[in-house]
Amino acid sequence: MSGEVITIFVGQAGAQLATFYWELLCTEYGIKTNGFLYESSIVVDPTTQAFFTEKAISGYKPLTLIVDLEPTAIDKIKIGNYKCLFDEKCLIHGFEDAANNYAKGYYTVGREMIDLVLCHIRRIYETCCNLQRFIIFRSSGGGTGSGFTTLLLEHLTEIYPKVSKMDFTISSTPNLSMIKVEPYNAMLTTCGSLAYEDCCFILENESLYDICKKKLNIGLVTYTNLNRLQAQITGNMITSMLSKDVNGGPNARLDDLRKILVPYPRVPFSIIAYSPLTTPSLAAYSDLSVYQLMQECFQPDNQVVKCDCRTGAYISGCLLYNGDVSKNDISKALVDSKDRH
Ligand SMILES: Nc1nc2c(ncn2[C@@H]2O[C@H](COP(=O)(O)OP(=O)(O)OP(=O)(O)O)[C@@H](O)[C@H]2O)c(=O)[nH]1
Ligand SMILES: [Mg+2]
Repeated sequence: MSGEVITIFVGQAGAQLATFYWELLCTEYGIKTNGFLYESSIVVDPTTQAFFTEKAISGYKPLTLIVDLEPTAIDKIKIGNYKCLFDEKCLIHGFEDAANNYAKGYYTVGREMIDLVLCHIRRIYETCCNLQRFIIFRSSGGGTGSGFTTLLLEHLTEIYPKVSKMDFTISSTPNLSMIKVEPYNAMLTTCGSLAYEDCCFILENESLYDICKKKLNIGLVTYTNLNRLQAQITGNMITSMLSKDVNGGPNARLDDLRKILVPYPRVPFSIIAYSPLTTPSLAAYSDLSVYQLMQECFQPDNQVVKCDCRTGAYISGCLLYNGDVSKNDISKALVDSKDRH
């Protein structure tokens, strides 16, 4: 077994994403909203153990912690479709948020919550045989997402020095956000990312928004659309790394992703691109070749960060394929792409 992954969702952006992320993973592994397997899922995928712990009475429980300094987002999970999936103890909230202030999340309000959160992480850690990694989802613009996450990373590094930390951050977008201090929070939390994380993926709401509008033809885009898209992209990345290859061996370890993408520890930031992005009505007719899929991944429209990489140079890259793709097609597509510079 490749080892467990503890997923931590922090702040409003993290907590609101959590349900969609676990919805996707439950669908992938054939688990119902109450934690039990669908009758049709007779063969249990061994990689399920990386994300879930199995309990006789309550079925599969996600190895996760959802934490916010105020209750709104977590209360929604408690009355949502997946309320029975999560252990009560995994949902932690305080009563006062950090008011978009890094300092409140790091020094004051957040500090009052940290012991409780660490205690629950310890409890989850004790159910694991071989913890591979912490994966964190949050926004860098909010006070909780920035300040509290930095505080948490600091403690996790001290208590679990050998467990690596991967982060998926919603970065602040000046064109969409009304809150002027978000870039300051983002800048302050970057120091924490550099010091304590070994791999950090950046996503921007503006890019997710544009994908929803232009590629998925969604009229009125809401956080639900953004979160579903984010869950799809990140969930696919994480599960495809742990899934079995055609020979039954593990595809790769999540650690390999870090080794490939982070050539120097001081450059842990990577961007993600995803393909195919099609509307449900067109999905049945779109049949992209491996080469086309790969080309799309190098287009700015398919990236979840607004920057044109074609004007710069790539230091490193990693292509993750999911589904019915042959290694020969991939090698051929790579050779063709290199020929075209
Ligand atoms: N994609 C996405 N972004 C969100 C969501 N909720 C908030 N954001 C973005 O996150 C940033 C604000 O951070 P929040 O997560 O709301 O703040 P927080 O971490 O709860 O921190 P405080 O509320 O200040 O304690 C803004 O840029 C929002 O656009 C969400 O559900 N999905
Ligand atoms: Mg909040």
